[in-house]
Amino acid sequence: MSFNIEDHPHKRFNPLTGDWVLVSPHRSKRPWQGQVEKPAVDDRPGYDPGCYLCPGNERAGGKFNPDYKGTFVFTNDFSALLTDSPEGTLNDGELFQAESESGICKVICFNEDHSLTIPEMEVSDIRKVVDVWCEQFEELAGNKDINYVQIFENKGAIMGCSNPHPHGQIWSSKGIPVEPAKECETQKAYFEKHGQTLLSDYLKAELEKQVRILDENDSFVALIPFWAVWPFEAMIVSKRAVQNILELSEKEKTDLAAIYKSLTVMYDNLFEVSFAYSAGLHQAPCDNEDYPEWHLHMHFYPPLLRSASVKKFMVGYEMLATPQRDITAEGAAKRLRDLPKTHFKKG
Ligand code: H2U
Ligand code: ZN
Repeated sequence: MSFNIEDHPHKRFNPLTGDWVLVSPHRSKRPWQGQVEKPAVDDRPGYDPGCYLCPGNERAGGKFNPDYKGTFVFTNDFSALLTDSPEGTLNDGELFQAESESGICKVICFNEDHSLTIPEMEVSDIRKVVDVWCEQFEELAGNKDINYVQIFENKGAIMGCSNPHPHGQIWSSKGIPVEPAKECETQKAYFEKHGQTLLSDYLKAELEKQVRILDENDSFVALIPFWAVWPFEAMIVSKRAVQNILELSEKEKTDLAAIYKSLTVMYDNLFEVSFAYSAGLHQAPCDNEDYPEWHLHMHFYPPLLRSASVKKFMVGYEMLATPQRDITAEGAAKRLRDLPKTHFKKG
């Protein structure tokens, strides 16, 4: 019997982080006896008087949102990072080290309509979200005390999202956070060795193989990475190696909005539920250095596993040893790809 990754337990390498994931494809063949039931459809109103993100409503601390249409950005009322905190380090020997960190945190309302989510929004309205990301990135990157801008979206109560109103966040900081810092190192090493970005070579290979591709347009590809950890983890990768969103053309920005929608429509259609995830952009630091090795992409980390209500927990072996998955990246990609392309609520 010879080893093949479709049937036999194996480990896969993540070249962006240097981590490994254990894949146990034989286990996905075991019978599942958990419940598979459709959750009640949540019919939210277009305006919720109790929502702190809806137009005209009051937020914590007594500020009022304007009567906005489209997108609206404000500084997080409970920012995790602050601009005016004193600088310093604690160096109490090798084992007790700390450094001050500062930054700016913002919240972005994606749309005035409380009932919508990205997969239910028009591409032209998602494009406005991309435009706000660009404006915010430009403003924050221009701040000498900001060296990294993390744009992200937490969607769904099971991802700890506090409010269903369509929104995302930006946390920008003086330091380069842990995950982007890993990708700085791996992409730099790859670029120095091959003279190409890691993700251009990866994308080229994936487009040839066609087993993990979910969708593609002129400027972006959505795929399940070979090394995915979460059952339906995905990435959106730009075809052109750009360091950050400011380098995207008008057409590329619209194509990003379109593929953000098509991926999240697949997600919603999978279990016919508003699919929870944490997603975010990874781009080069904004510390005035040049990062030719950096290749813009988005990660999507959704926690659902077998149905609308069965969540994957990273516990036990995964917490203590190595993350593990049963359904392979290829199997997950096939399931998502084979779904209807229109949102289930419209079908
Ligand atoms: P989530 O999407 O992860 O739930 O975050 C919403 C953010 O909104 C959260 O970071 C902020 C919280 O601090 N927030 C305000 O800035 N003002 C409010 O009135 C409530 C929540
Ligand atoms: Zn709302």
